[in-house]
Amino acid sequence: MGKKTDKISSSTPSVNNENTRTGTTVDAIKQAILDNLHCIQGRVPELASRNDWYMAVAFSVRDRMLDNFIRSIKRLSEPRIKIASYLSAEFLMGPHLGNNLLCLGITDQVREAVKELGQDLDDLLEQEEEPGLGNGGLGRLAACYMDSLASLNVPAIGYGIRYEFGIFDQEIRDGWQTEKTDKWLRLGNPWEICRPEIAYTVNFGGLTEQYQDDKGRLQVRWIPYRVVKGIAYDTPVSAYRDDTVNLLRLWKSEAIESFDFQAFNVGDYYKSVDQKIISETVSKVLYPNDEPEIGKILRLSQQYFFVSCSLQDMINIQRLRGKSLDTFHESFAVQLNDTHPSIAVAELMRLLVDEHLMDWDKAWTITQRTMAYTNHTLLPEALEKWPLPLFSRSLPRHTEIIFEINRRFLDEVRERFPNDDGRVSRLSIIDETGEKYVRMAHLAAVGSHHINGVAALHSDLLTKTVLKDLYDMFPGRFTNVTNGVTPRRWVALSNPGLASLITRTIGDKWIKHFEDEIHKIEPFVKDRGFRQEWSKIKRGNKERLAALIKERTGIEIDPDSLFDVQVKRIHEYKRQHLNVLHIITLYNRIKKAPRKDIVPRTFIFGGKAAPGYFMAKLIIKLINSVAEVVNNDPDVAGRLKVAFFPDFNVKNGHHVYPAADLSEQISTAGKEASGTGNMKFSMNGALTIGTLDGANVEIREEVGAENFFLFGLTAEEVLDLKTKGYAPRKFYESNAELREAIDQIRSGHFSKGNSDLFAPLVDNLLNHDPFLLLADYQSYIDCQDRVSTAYRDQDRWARMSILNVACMGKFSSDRSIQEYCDNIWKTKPLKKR
Ligand code: NBG
Repeated sequence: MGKKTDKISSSTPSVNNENTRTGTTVDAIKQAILDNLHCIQGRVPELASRNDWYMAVAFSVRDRMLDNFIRSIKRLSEPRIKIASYLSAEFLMGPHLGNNLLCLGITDQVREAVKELGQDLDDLLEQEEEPGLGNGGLGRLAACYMDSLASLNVPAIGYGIRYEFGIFDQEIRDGWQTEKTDKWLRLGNPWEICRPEIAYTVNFGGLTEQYQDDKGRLQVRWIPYRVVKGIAYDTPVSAYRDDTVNLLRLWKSEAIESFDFQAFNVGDYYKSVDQKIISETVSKVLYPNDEPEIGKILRLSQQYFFVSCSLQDMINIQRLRGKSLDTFHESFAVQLNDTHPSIAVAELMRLLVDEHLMDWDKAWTITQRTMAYTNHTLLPEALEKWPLPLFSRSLPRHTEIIFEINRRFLDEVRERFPNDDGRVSRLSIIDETGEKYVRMAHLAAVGSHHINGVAALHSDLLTKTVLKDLYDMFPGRFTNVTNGVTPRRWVALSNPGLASLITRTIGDKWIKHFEDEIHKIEPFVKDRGFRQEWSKIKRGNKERLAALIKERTGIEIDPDSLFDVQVKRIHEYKRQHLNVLHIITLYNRIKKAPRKDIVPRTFIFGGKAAPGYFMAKLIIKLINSVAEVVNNDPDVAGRLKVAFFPDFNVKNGHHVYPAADLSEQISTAGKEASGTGNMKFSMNGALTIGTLDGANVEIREEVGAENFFLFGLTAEEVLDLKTKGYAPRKFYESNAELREAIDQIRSGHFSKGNSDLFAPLVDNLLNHDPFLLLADYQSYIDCQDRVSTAYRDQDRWARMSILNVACMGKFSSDRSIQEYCDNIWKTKPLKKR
C-alpha cells in the first residue's frame, strides 16, 4: 500500500512507519484510529457512533500534520522571515478531512484502514460538519488563499473569528427559505487546537484622558467601559504534499476574570454572570451579508475584537523575534480582506502611539507600509460606513485617531487640489453630508500602500466609480489581482474521476503547478477515446448529483438532460430571476408546440438569501413555485425539470460543480466584482453562459470566444442606458414571450392563482428593474438557444468542455497568491530545505 507516500515528510527525523502517531502504513493508521477512539473518544469499537469513528480518524490525520505544523509555527519567530497576515472576518474553509488526506497523500491507506475496521470512509467524510464561517465568495476566497499560501510555502497566518454559529443552515419549507442556527461545534471540532495561553485583552467604550509620561510628553490613555479577552484557536492548513503547514488563528471572545465587577456590585453574582455573557457574545454569530442597512454595534465590536487580537499577536511575535517595532512592516504584510478589518489602520496606530509610545509620524509610516486593502464590491450600498455616534461610543480612542489621520490627509488633499471643497468633502474619512458616518473604505485606502480589485474589469471600474476620488489622490496605489480558486479542493478532491483521467494523461504535476501544466491536456481534445472518457466521467458525476437531489428534494432528474446550474448567493444583481424567465419561456414554447424537439434541460439552483433581504427570499419562492408547476406538468415531462438544492455550502459544492454542463454567470455587467464559482465550474468542464462581468471577461479571453456563451449589455452600455433613462416597460410591451412570462408570474399562474404573491417582484421589474433583466432578456434567450444547439452535438460539446479546463491555468489561486507576494507583500516562499 502507498509505497511512494509512506512518509509524510522526508525531513521528519527518525520516523518509524509503524508509529501510531506518524506512521502511514495501513496497519499504523488502523492502530492510530483505535488508539484515538480509546484515548480521546473513550469508546470501544462495538459502541462507537459514526461521529466517534469520524473523530478518531480526524485526530489520527491531525496527528500526522503536527510535526510540520509545529515546525512551521516555529519558523514564524525567525527574525528575517516576512509573514503574510491575512485579516478576514470570514474563512469558509469547507470540510477538512478529505482535503487533509489529499494533501498528506494518505487517502488510500486511510480508506483501507477504515474499511478493515468495518467502516466506510465516505460515510465518515459525510459525517463532518463544515465550519461555515463565511457568507460566500469572499470567505471562500480567503480559504482558497490559505490553501495556496501553504502550498507555495509562504509563511502566513490567517486571522479571523471563531464564530460559535456560522452561516445559518437553509431549509426550504413550502418553497420559502427558513433559517436554522448552525451549531457546527456541537459534536466537537477535532481540527482546532485551543491555546488559552495565547490571549489578549480588547477594550470597548468608556473614555480617554491625557497624561504626561515620565519624559514629560503628552500621552493618551483609554479607560474602557468593558474589557474582553480573545483566546486563540489554531487550525493547521497543509501544503499539498509538502512540509509547510500554516496557521489559521481564529479568536474566541471570553470574559476576563481580573476585571473586577464585584468591586462595583458587591455580592451581585448574577450581574457578573451577565457580564460574562455579554463578553462571550462578541464571537457568537456570523452576520449574514446583503442585509439592507446594517448599523449593528455587535458587528463593529466583532471587527475591532479580531483585529485588535491579531495585531497584538503580531506585535508579540515581533517581540519573540527580539526585533523592534520600528521594523514591524518588514516582518508583517497585513492584507485587509475588504473593509471588515479596516479598523486595523487606527488600531495599529493606537498600539504604536499609545501603548508603545512611538511618535505619530513614525507610526504612520510603519502603518502605511504594513497594510494593503482588497476591495470586493462595486455596489455602493455594500461599502461599509458606521454611524459616527455609534462608532465613537464603542471606540472613543479610535475616533480621535481617525480624526487626526483625516485632518492630516485632508491637508494633503487641499494641497494637491486647491480650492476644491467638493473633493475634500467627498474624500473625507468622515462623511458629513448628512448624518455623520465613518467611511471604512476611505480609512483602509488612506492607511494602505496598495489597493486592489479582484478582477481586471472590477479594478478598472473601481478607479472610475466608487473609489474614483481616492484613485485621483493615490493613483500609484491602485492595482489588480484577479481572484483564483484552489485546484486541489475544487478538482483533485471534488472530482476524483476527472482528476484521475487528467493524471493518467499528463501526469500529476497539474495539482501543484496548475498554471504551467493543465494546458497539456489540450492536444488530447483530438483524441476520440479521451473525449469519450471525459464525457463518461461527467455523466457519472451527473448521476451522483441526481441521486443526491432525489434524496434531498424528492425531485427526480435525468442525467442525460443538460444540467444548467446557478449556485451562488441569491441577490437581485446576480439575476436568478432572469434564469427563471428563461425557464418559463421554454415551458411556454413546449406548451404551445408539445411535439417540438427541444434539448431536455434540468435547471439546478442553490444559494442562501440574507434573512432580511425580502426580494431575494421572494426569488427563492419564485424558483420553487415555477419548479412545482413545471415538474408536475405531463406536457413537459422528460424535457424540463427545476430543482432548488437546499443549503448550498462548500460540502454540497463538491457535488455540484463537477456535475454541471452549463454554468450560469449572468449578473448585470459592472456589478459582480469577480465571481469565483465561475472558475470552479469551468475547471470542472462546464461551459459558461455569461455577461462581460467580473472575471467572466478574463475566463472568456482564456478559453476563447468560441467556447463561451456571451450575451447581454456591457458595463459601459449599462451605464449608458441608465443615463439616458431606462424604461423597462418598453421591453415588456414589445416582446411577446417576455410579456407572457411576466404576466403569468403576476397573474398567479405559478402561485395557485395568488396574484399578490409575486407582485412586488413584477412591479419592481416593470417600473424600475435596476439590474436590467428586461433589457438583457432577448439576448439571453437567444444565447440559450445557441447553447441548446451546441449541446445536441455531444462530441463538439466535449471538445469545448476539455478546452475550458485546459485554459483554466490562470484561475488557480496559486497564481493570485504569487501576484500578492511579488507585487504587494514583497514576501518570498521559504527556501526549500
Ligand atoms: C464578493 C464579490 C464576488 C467576489 C468575491 C471574492 C463580497 C463583498 N464580495 O464577486 O461579490 O468573487 O467577493 O472576491 O462578498
